[in-house]
Amino acid sequence: MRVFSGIQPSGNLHLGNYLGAIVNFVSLQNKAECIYCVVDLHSITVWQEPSHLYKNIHEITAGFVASGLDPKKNIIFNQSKVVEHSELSWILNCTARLGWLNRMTQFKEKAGKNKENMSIGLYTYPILMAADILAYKATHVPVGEDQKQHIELSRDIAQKFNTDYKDRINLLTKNSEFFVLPKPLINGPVPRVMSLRDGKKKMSSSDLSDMSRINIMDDEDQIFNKIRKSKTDSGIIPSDISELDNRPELRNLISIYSGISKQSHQNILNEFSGEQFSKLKKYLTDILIAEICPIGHEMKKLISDPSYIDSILLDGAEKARAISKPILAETKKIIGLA
Ligand code: AQP
Repeated sequence: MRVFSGIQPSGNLHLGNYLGAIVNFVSLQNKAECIYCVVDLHSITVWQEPSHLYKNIHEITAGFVASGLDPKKNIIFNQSKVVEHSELSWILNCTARLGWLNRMTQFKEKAGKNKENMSIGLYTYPILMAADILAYKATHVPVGEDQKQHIELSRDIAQKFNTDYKDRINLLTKNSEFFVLPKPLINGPVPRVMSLRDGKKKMSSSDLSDMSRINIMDDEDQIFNKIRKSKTDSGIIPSDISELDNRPELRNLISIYSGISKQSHQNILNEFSGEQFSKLKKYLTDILIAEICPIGHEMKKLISDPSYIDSILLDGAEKARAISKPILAETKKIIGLA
């Protein structure tokens, strides 16, 4: 079992990243060889302020460590330090089909009606993501629900490469397949955390409203205010779980509560049914502060020592290259480039 996953340094590491992905990263570190990447090349598919980008790379790295990832046990690095990602991405661009990319819903959602003005990188982003994973022949990819379609695309690309070059793969490796088909692991405590302002939109680092998300480095007052002002409806808290179906904002608060407290949705409803939202929000604020603030404090401490963060990234990049370099070299031989 080899695990690969990544987070973009687009600023604002948030509760969605934490409950959808990072908690799972931490639990996997004792079960598998894990490679966790700060995917900086993905982040520049939309504008990143150059004077902030390196700081953001440090922030995500600090977030990994502060959440419990041991840099000695896991390979932690930033994507742009390992050129194999970009080179394999080009090769896979020639394997992937245009029709496959055209089906990617994340691009459609992000581009909206403005797609002619989007960067080409934003459109081809899922192919770079496939390269990130296949460059390590990763078997499992822990992600939030929003990334499911991109993992499926990675599998399609791996499968097509294996089929297109079947004879060469057989001749050179004596195996019938070269790339491993990666499996998504969508089993974080909350696979899709929604915006605090709109229960139908996912919580995202790129949302213009900071009130839409809990950032891991938010302080107690910010968490208190964001939960207090989070959108709710005019109903009371029900006892029947099926009533959450048409109440996305309430469902989101209950899901977050459940993800942090590890109680079932039904248990939480049993505790709060018939109560005002203010009571639920108060308890939720308390458990969020207890879980998130210590991580935020630790992140700030780690960020204040940039040479330590740089040493983690450098060491991780060397280890990552030791795996991906021979895989890329073999890929080139299979294609006939070497
Ligand atoms: N709201 C979320 N709920 C659950 N999981 C989430 N993830 C992101 N948002 C949620 C998971 O976190 C990992 C890193 O994702 P990312 O760096 O692509 O997400 P972001 O910080 O939310 O960045 P963007 O640019 O703001 O997001 P997009 O591009 O999606 O709009 C992934 O495993 C992701 O599933």
